[in-house]
Amino acid sequence: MKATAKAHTNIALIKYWGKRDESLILPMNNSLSVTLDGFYTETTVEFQTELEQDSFILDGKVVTGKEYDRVTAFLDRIRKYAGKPDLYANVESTNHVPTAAGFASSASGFAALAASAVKALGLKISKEQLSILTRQGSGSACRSVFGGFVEWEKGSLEDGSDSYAVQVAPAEHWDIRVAAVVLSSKEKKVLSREGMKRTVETSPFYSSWVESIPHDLDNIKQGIRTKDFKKVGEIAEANCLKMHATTLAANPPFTYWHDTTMAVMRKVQDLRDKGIPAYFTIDAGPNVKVLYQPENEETIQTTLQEIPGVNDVIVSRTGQGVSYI
Ligand code: 2P0
Repeated sequence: MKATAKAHTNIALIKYWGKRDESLILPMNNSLSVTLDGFYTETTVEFQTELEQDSFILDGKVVTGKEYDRVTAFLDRIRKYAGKPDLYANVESTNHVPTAAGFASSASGFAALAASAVKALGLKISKEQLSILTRQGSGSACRSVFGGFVEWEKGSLEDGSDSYAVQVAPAEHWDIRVAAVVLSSKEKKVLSREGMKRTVETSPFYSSWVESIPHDLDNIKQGIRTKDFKKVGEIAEANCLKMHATTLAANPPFTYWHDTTMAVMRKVQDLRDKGIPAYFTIDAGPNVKVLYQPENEETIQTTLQEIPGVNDVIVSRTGQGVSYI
């Protein structure tokens, strides 16, 4: 009753922003991401009949409080699914993801946890079903079940059984790169859960955001299929700006951007003016991810490193989905 799984994080090019069901984690809109090989979580789950509760060790430290509660609540769902409600587990995770704001370690974390727990329990389930289970830990995590380019279909059923990720193209289809630009600024103030809830409830821009998604998705998928970097980059950057615009119109208004966030955005636009195709995207935090093609790696890395306030630039390729170790 023991298994170890590895899952990579992902970066959304079409963002998941807003839930229609907070308990089952059902999104308002479809989203599309690239799985990144640079950041991952490895998790070992061991179920033991003699345990009276779960334990969770992250990067060698015992976890308690809210983070622990989120893991046990998620294991409760898996236990229930397996028909073994009283079987507890020791969970040990190692995050190879910078903990700085804006990096979704929850995506790789819940994908690795779901995959290892399911295997430890001996459940034989499809990737689709694994994605459905993973989604209930963290929405964006359901995309990390798959590698390459991945779409999360929002579904329409109330029980969430048609809300899961599907692979649009495997990692081998297209070698595009993502530079994660780590800023020296501190933790974000508005958590993504709270931020998306406030936006759905109060932002007058929110309905336009939802309405614009099908068009963005059709176009970006066409761009991925034909490996049209300019098209994919332009859609991803515009989609990110649209998502962040919804937060500015929320009540109370908020933004995830810091001064350096904007400096990086301007630098990316400068690079384009100089003929180097590069596009940015930003999640619910101040860090920026820059999309570029392999031939420009050196220029991109040096240019981004030189921006004052930038701590680190970590390069990723398109990565694989969950695997067992
Ligand atoms: C995304 N983000 O598509 C979007 C873009 C942030 C901005 O998914 O509440 O940690 O666990 O479902 O998945 C961050 O939200 O939120 C996120 P929950 P999650 O990647």
